[in-house]
Amino acid sequence: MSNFAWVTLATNDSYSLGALVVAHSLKRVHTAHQLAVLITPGVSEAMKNKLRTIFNVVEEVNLLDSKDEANLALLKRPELGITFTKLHCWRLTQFEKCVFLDADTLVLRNCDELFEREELSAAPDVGWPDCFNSGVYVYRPSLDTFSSLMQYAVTHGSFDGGDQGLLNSYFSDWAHKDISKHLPFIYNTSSVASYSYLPAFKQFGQNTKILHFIGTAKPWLQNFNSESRKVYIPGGYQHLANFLQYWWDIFCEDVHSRLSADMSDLNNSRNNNEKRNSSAPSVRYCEIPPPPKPTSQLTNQVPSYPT
Ligand SMILES: [Mn+2]
Repeated sequence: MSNFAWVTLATNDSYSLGALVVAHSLKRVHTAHQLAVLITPGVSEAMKNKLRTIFNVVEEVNLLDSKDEANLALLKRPELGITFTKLHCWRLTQFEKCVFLDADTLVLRNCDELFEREELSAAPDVGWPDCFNSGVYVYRPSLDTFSSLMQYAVTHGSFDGGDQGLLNSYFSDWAHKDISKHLPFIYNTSSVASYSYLPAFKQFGQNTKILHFIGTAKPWLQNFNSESRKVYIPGGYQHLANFLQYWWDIFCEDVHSRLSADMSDLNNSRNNNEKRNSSAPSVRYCEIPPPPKPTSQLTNQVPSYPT
């Protein structure tokens, strides 16, 4: 079996659905490598079982359970806890090399060649291209690196309050040292890229290998017509229509059809979605999806920076 893994993170059941779509999108392009997901205690037992059907590794991370020095230090800064959950990916030392993917990404083509890159390889961020975007990155699991990152976090914090600021400070030579660690933008095409450079999006957007739905327009927050199987594209997002539809195709064909009936709490949350989207055309909605709360409501510490 491959010693490489794709790694993602889910902090609740809604983001778990994103993680499931990421996993199925990787299977659809026949990745040769393993799939791992980090989860926090916010993920239900039913969803954990669902994740285990496709992920090789489902690893629960709980800061409070860990007794190592760096974590103890972090406990003194509880405001950093949720934001830095992603750093636990460095503890997956059963793997030689990994590619981290946010749960709000979507793999469109086989990207196994990413494992030829070294730590820390990532694509530029659209907001500040001398920083990398931490939604997609190549790394080497290592307990030493994990401890070092935690210590760095406790000592220096993060300039944007999130993992992206921390990782950019820690891997601060990314901007200038080694161009091979700069992934082409098609490995982490930001869903807002077209706003900043529409002609480039028109020219190169179709080459996208991994789409990243940054910001608040998450695919699972959109309305879906279960009869026509079409997602309702909100105003201003027409350029994302094909990507949003593909996310929903995977969700309906590979994820929703296999969700167990006991996930009733997901169905309940649908009502909130309908209220929130009351301005949307009258359509019949898919029975699930479960709209997660907007990121800003998940935790007070999450910065306004789109993730
Ligand atoms: Mn993201």
